[in-house]
Amino acid sequence: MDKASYGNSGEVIIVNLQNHLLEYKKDGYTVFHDYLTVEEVQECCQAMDPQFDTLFSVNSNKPRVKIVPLLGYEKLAPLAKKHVTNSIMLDFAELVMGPCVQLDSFEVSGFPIRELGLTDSVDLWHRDAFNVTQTWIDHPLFSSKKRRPCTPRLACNCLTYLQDMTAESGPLRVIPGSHLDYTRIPESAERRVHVRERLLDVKAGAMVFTHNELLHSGTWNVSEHYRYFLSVYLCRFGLPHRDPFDLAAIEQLQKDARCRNDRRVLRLFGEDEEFMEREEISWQTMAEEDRRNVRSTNSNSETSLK
Ligand SMILES: O=C(O)CCC(=O)C(=O)O
Ligand SMILES: [Fe+2]
Repeated sequence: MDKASYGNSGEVIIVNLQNHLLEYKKDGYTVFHDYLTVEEVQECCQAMDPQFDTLFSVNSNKPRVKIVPLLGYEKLAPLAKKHVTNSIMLDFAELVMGPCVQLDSFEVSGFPIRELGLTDSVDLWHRDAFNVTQTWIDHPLFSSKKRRPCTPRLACNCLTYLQDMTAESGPLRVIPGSHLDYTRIPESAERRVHVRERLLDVKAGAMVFTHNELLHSGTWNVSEHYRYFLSVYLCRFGLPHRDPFDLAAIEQLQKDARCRNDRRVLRLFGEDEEFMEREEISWQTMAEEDRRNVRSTNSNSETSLK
């Protein structure tokens, strides 16, 4: 599926979501280059910088500060509303999760400037919220387990970087395929480079769309500027969410969505009374199709009992 959208200067941007899907299935992430235009990145930075100046001055020793929930900041709300309802992001999220996408949390994270000696330092290898791989990761049999054909996509992180990601600003590090295998990183190696890691040296405005089972880490920032990114964390409808939904900006989005009967925007903020019933019907269709396609053979115990 090709998806057309319009950049700020009116140019048509064509995004092939099927190619992104193939990449996402294989690697556990995909990069949408030029997701934000240069002007949009500038607009974000100009809006965020004064907030981060304040946040860093009162939290000078913190490794990371956040503006969250972004939709709760009146001055940033127009920008945040546009970003959280971006149709490329929502279309792709529906491709990977189905029409059951809910917001968990929307924030901007900022990282202070570190000393040069910390160049290429791994922040911390982790899998994001709602992953299930970590549940049994210490089980003794896990090292011998084969890759799974798929893992439930319970959540996705849409990380939009607001500066070029270089050795200085600290690229996102990922372990391709770790959403399907049982790669385990012991505590002693959580801050060390990994033999299978890939460093994503993307340009400002790129959006990295991840699977919540993907192992990844940030890299410390030794550039001359703050390092920051927008993170829209999406989860399956009905999962607990960190952002409150009773914010003026969200209520406005809901009101507009009700007017145009836009169910996916309503679902994004936890509203869909008919969700379960509709999902049950789609399960039924699939199960009926499977039953119809069962061939009767002698080895089929159900058939031989008859
Ligand atoms: O620092 C980064 O680039 C990634 C941050 C991250 O993994 C997260 O917020 O969960
Ligand atoms: Fe993460």
